[in-house]
Amino acid sequence: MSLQQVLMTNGPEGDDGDSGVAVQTRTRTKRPPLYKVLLLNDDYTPMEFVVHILERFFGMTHAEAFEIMLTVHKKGLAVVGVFSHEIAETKVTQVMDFARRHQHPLQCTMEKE
Ligand code: TYC
Repeated sequence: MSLQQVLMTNGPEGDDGDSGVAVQTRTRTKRPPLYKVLLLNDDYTPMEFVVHILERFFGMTHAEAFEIMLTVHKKGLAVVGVFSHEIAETKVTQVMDFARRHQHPLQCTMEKE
């Protein structure tokens, strides 16, 4: 069969259906889930210790830390930050370890936003 005959029977792409043109398919990218880090109130942890934790591990100023500490004290809990799963887990561990080392019952948890 001549080239002319192939083009006439199968079209210019030949018989394999491949036009040679790359086709872009849309890839759905999902943003990773975020996690709230919560500080819980208790009757024993000193206020200044909580303020120190918020400054040390959450980068708050003294005034910000004092305000959030008071919110926890009055309302029972507050969100102290929102992070990726890994960072939230690290913050919770840092707070829990620091509180335990100082023998305070302070509780810190995380939950999916
Ligand atoms: N309620 C504590 C007190 O009166 C203070 C406190 C605030 C404790 C925030 C925990 O997450 C907390 N000493």
